[in-house]
Amino acid sequence: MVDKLKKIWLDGKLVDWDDARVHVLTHSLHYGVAAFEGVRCYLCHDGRSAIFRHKEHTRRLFNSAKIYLMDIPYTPETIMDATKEVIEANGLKEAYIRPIAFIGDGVMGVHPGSNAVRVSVICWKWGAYLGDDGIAKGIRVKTSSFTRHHQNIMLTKAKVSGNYVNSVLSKMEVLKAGYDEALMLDPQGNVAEGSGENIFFVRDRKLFTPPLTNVLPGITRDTIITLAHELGYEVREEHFSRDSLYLADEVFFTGTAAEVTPVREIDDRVIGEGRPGEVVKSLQKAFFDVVKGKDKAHGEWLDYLDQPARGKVSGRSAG
Ligand code: PPE
Repeated sequence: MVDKLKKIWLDGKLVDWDDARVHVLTHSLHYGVAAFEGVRCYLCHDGRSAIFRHKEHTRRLFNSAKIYLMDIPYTPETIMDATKEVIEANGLKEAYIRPIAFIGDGVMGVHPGSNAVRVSVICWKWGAYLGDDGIAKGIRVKTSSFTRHHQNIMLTKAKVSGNYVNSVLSKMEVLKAGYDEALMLDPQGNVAEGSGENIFFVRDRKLFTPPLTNVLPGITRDTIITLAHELGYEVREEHFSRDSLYLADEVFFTGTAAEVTPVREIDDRVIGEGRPGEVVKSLQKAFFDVVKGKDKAHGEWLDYLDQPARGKVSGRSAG
């Protein structure tokens, strides 16, 4: 259950938590076109709070909207200010933030007509997505029987609600079977991603992750690739099949919610030693040091709550 807080930003202003309601004819509720983000704000070592890669998340929100021909009636800077406002209005030092742009009510039918594009920015307290134990000891994963998106069926560079019905199917399937998370294969049978995470494996200290053909261009994925290079690991973006994972030394998921979660078992095969390995542990440390401002090397990724939104969100074309 999400703990009820005080305020939500809706259509340009803060409203009381219970007043953030929409009509049941909201177009996005029926047809699934709502561009959204998941962003985290961390309490840093110096007692300040910082939103991690705020500009990149905001750029992806606008990219998702562009792909679906949705014209967000606010500037990226306004949405970034709204995010800070809503965290502060709820008195949070750490938060998960969910900006969402959706098509309001008006006409019905598949074509959204000229229904208004509405925006909300919501935040709540969200601990480890796959459990504290998952982060510390690794999780058990099962390959879902549901295939992940083909790039001409769902446009995977957009983070839109409709893409997630496939995630929901796979997550429900594997949780019912007693596992923690679903692994999804693409229509060619290659490994794609988790129901809400990108995936990496390690073999002989080299990292492998699927290219961005038909998976979400994860901001945590990009962060981990950068940090891995800095730690001296080679990273290859290439397609691979599920048995490469069975034979890997280490496997882990990345995502804003999941952060860096080791995988200790896939389809009942123990991965490596069956516990987080040396490479994932070094990446977890590097990741948490950066997001919590302990490592100053990536100050450009931290947008502190107590400083005005930084500069323009440049370019809307990158993933
Ligand atoms: N793939 C998918 C399908 C996905 O949903 C996410 C994020 C990622 C990869 C990683 O992207 P990034 O967060 O930019 O590193 N999933 C979000 C939603 C999870 C949810 O259950 O809701 C998230 O992690 O916020």
